[in-house]
Amino acid sequence: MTDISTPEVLTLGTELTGKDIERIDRKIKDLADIFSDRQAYLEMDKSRVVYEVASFLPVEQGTTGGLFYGITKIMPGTVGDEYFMTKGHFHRKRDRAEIYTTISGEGMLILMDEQRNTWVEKMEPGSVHYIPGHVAHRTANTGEGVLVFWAVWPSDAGHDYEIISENGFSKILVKGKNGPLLIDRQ
Ligand code: S6P
Ligand code: ZN
Repeated sequence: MTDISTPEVLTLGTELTGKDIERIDRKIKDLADIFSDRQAYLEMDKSRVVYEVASFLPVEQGTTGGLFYGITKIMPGTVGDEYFMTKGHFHRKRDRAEIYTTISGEGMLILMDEQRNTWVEKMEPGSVHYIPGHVAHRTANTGEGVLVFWAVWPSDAGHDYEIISENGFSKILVKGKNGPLLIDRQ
C-alpha cells in the first residue's frame, strides 16, 4: 500500500497546514517580468509579498493519475494600475486541466489560449472555475481584502512559466474608475 500522509488540518478559508505542505511566497522582487508598468515596478518595495501558495503534493511530481491541491492567497494591491496577480502559467503537459474554487475575496481569473485570446472569469466566494487544458491561467486580486482560492490539478501537469515570462498575456487587468478593466497590453 502506498503511504500517503495527509495534512493534519485543512481548513478552507484560512490556511493549509501540516508537515508535508510546500510553501512558496512570491514577493515583488520575484515578479520582475510580470507587471507591465516598469517605472511603477521599480518604485515598489521589493520585499513586499504579493502572494503565497501552500500546496499538498501527496505523490511525486510527474506521477500520472494523482492529484495535487493548494491554496493561493493574493494580497490586495497594484503595481501602477495593474492589480497584484500571480505569475501565470501553461501546464507543461498542455492538455492538463485544473479547477479553482474561490474561498474569500474578490478577483479575476485571467485565461489565455494558445492563440493568445485572453478573457476573464469573475472570482467571488464559492465560484468554481474549470480551466481547460491548453489554457494559461493567472489570478488577480481586484478587492480590498485578501483573495483566497483553492486549486486542484493533476500531478503530472507541471508548470511552464517561461512563455508567460517572455511574452506575457495579450491583455492586462487594470484598476479603472468603475472597477477592473481588461485592456490590450502596450
Ligand atoms: C497550480 C495552480 C496554482 C498556482 C498558484 C500560483 O497548477 O494553478 O496553485 O500555482 O495560484 O500561481 P503561479 O502562476 O505562480 O503558479
Ligand atoms: Zn495551473
